[in-house]
Amino acid sequence: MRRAYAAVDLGASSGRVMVGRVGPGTLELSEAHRFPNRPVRVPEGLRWDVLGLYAGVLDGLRAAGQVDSMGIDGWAVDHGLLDADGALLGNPVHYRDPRTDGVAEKVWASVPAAELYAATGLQYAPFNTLYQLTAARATAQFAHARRLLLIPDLLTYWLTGEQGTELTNASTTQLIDPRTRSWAHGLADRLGIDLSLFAPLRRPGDRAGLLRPGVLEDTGLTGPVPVTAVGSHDTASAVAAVPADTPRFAYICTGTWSLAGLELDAPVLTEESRAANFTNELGLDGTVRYLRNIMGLWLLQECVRAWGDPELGGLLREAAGVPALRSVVDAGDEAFLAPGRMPERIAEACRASGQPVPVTPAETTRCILDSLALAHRRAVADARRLADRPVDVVYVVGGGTRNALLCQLTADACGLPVVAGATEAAALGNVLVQARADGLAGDLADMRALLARTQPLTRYLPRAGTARWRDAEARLAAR
Ligand code: ADP
Ligand code: LRH
Repeated sequence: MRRAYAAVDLGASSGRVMVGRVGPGTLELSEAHRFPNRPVRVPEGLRWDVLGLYAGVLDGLRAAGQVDSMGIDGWAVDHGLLDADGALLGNPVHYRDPRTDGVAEKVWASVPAAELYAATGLQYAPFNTLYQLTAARATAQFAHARRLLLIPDLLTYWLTGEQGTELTNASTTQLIDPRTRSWAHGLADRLGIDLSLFAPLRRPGDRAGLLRPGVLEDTGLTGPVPVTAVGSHDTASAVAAVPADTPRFAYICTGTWSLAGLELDAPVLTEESRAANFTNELGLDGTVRYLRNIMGLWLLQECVRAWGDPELGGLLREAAGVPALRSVVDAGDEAFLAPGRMPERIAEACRASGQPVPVTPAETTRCILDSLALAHRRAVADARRLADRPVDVVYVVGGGTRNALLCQLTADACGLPVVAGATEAAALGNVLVQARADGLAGDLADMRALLARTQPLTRYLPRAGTARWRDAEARLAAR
């Protein structure tokens, strides 16, 4: 018996509706529909086109055809606010919007950063939902808000009429205690945040609801079609789909962001871990995603946009011919968070640190890929040390698996074999949680074994020259 599951995966650069067909020992994934996710700059700031995304989801469900259930995952931290009637108040604010500039420092004046970390284990990022809420507090819109739904939960609400807050994504709000895996009530009280704004917690595998009759009509599906809460944070779904066959693995989810780290069974809440800006986000089945955010292929996306969208394959081929490690930038630097002028900002960072300034698109691309590989190396090494865990292999999943140069450079920089898994890992993790809710998949290890058997893997062995990466790391640290 084979069952079909629709996985909606909303990335910062595109949304897709994928169909996973699962049977005993089999798993096939195909794309039903893909649509761009373009933020829109309006006078009040940078916003997500959430109605456009919802329309993309409906188009995708129509294209997918009849399925046994569906689930939604998407990027973290952002949300919609609803009024007392359940209507959306305005367009959700993009996490790259500058409204949170300087907000964290104000929050730390009432709860020091060290206490925040001890309570939530979350990295500092200006866009954590906690800081976004603080920035929004004095607005007219917030005065009318009676409910906050994270983006995948908002779309799930529109599809089903049911409200909930899925746990893996809730863990990115900075209002969850990673030890109890529930709300950090004491912290919220101290910060004056009313947790009743959030809908009750759901866990991956819970039934979120059924597609509403109007949605069935819009998509041509025949009900009932259940909607399952999956690991609704895209990174949680992607990590669940890392096809590891050993516990001694690190992972890098590469897309708009690179999320690099380890899967642990308990959070690491030490001061050293905070100083290294590692996060403890929640994963499936009691796991903790202990990882660092690296700017990722966003750096390249923004350059490509500035260069008028040249073909990526040609650019990467040219970049492969540029000498390695001529200039590197800190790919974890918050200075690269905002959109715009990316080639110039990268050139300025090289100039300021006394390195050769990349001039051509190929040189800039090479600088970005070397810098990402170097940041991957640092994150894997820091995670090993801070969590005191051995690592024999690094798994790469997500859009960056299509970039063979990046995968090879990551193997070289880490001095470890890299196994590149699925490009659409988040969708696979999403499908497998639905299949499990349906009784067709087992625990995380079973899910991974199924992935390793059914999905193509590409191996990259580290080439000689690790010392050059160590030198580049030292060069960057010295600046
Ligand atoms: P997100 O989910 O954050 O939107 P993805 O996982 O879809 O991101 O990854 C998008 C990235 O994948 C792009 O920015 C691009 O760098 C990379 N990518 C996509 N297609 C290709 C390709 N054909 N060759 C090399 N890289 C690619
Ligand atoms: C990746 C991601 C990441 C978050 C960022 C805001 O899509 O969810 O895990 O930190 O978006």
